[in-house]
Amino acid sequence: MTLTITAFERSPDGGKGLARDTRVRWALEEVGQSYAVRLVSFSSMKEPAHRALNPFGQIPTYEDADLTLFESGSIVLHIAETYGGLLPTDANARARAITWMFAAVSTVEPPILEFSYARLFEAKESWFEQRLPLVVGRVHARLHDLASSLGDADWLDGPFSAGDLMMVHVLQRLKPSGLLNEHRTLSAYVARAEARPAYQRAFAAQLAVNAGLPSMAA
Ligand code: GTB
Repeated sequence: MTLTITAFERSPDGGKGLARDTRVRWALEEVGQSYAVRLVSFSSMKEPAHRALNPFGQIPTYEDADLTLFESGSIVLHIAETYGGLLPTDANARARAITWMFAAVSTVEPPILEFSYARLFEAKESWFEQRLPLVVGRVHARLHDLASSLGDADWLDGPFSAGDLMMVHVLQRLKPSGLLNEHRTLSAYVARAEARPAYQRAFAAQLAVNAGLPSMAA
């Protein structure tokens, strides 16, 4: 069986690469592993056949031989551990790179998602204008700390790793809002990662599916 992932049949971002299949595509491109993509509609994601792959009825999923995975972070970690090139060989450096993967999804991504959801789903609420600065403040606090840790380095800890891949994809979610531009070194960090040929291939592959669709990304 060809290694197969799932992605939106029509991504709500209209091809900006913000849906989480892009981080999986990117990891596969970085390690040079070919893959197939099964496109799924919002309704088919909730059908038993897809829930057998992901109990939450979401994308992305990963199938290879007798292994099925969901959760983009877990999938990227599995790719990095299986194919090499995205994690250092030194045990301590490897543990630190994995720590950055967790930091991306459990420390940096939550306030970014809260901001994104507020703009998408709460904009008509009477309390939206009052709440938004609090939400934005929580994003900036995380970005400030992340920028301090990155400093003038190219990547978070030594060479580019799966930790950078996950972090950059999390930060990209802020691009439609312009919030990232207030953190010059983080914008440059994202741009550096986006210049990688593997990212370019992953982005182009998802764009080929989603180009021309209207964007709902906030
Ligand atoms: N924690 C899981 C993971 O990392 O894999 C979260 C997976 C997830 O949120 N999947 C989303 C999904 O399947 C797609 S990526 N949603 C459909 C559903 O829940 O019914 C999230 C996403 C969606 C849209 C945009 N966008 O338009 O900008 C960005 C990100």
